[in-house]
Amino acid sequence: MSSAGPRKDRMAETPTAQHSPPARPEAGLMRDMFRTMWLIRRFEERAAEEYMKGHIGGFLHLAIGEEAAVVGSIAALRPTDPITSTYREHGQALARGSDPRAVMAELFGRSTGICGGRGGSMHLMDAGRHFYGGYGIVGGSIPLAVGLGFAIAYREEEGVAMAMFGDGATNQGVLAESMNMAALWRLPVVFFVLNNHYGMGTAIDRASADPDLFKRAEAFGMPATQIDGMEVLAVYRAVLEAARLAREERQPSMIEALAYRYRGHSMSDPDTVRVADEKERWEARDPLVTFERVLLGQAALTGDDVAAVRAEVEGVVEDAVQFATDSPPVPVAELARHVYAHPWDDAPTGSAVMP
Ligand SMILES: Cc1ncc(C[n+]2csc(CCOP(=O)(O)OP(=O)(O)O)c2C)c(N)n1
Ligand SMILES: [Mg+2]
Repeated sequence: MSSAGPRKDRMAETPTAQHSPPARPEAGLMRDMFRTMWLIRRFEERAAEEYMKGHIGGFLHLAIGEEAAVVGSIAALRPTDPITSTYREHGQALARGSDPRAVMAELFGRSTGICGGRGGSMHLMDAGRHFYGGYGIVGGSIPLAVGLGFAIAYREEEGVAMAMFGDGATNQGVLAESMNMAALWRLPVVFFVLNNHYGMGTAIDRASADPDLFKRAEAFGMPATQIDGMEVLAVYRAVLEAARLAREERQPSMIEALAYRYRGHSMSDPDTVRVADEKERWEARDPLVTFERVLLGQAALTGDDVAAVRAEVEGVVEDAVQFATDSPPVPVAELARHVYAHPWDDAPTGSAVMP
């Protein structure tokens, strides 16, 4: 019954605009967003290289191509608004301001990593910056965001919790449970689905009876919008409005950002399922290139500024790789620290890092 082949291209369709867009962000914020998008792009490209050299173990899921959705959404929140994410979350940590050194060192499994080298790529967390983590369980972090939203409401604070998840998570029952509870109790939560059109190698229209994911919100009486996730300003505006609704009206909402990841599901995926033509069409709308054009057009940046941003970011990423390389591994005897409540009797053997 399921239809084979590439999914219907919904990029060009008009998003469902539910809110009137607020004014354009000021130039300084747009320049910050541009820099962060480049930081994420180069960080991940370098991480891929280090993975291929065997310096990063475990899994490595890259979000190259998704930078606009990641940066635009987080830029629209306050730094104290809690966020949860998935295993594809290097960008979320960097956009929240986590130290690129600590993030790279975490990928390398070093003791200087943001989680002491225990979590690795899929489990970045920076509680001090209210980034409550990457999770390996698809959909698993969504109810945590609802809990964070509940805490905000219970304490009568002003925050907004944002659950960031992929299209694949929308068919997990926990999303319906979470949305129902958030709507019923009017919790300040933004459900942000980054629809990159695939869950591993399965196209969205082979997994979802209705691939318009934002429609799920209607069942809970929740406002929702589908936006172009390749346009950072469109994402920024949508999340700004969703955050306002949550903050001022205790109204949870859903945003579906249509985007694409340029690479396979993880570094171990040869990405043979998706057709070249489809990849090329999305890459032709690269969010970094289109945003650069916008900024140049508005004279928010000059060509020299762009070059300077790229050079500066290059330095930050190289420094992060060097820092991770030079950092000590987690001592084997310390591996179980933070993992078990009681000391581990049988001393583990072997190396904590890739050779
Ligand atoms: C509960 C659960 N089921 C299955 C998996 C295996 N799995 C890992 S990633 C993934 C695809 C998820 O796709 P999506 O939510 O669209 O996120 P994306 O990888 O596209 O960012 C699956 C099925 C898992 N990690 N957890
Ligand atoms: Mg997906």
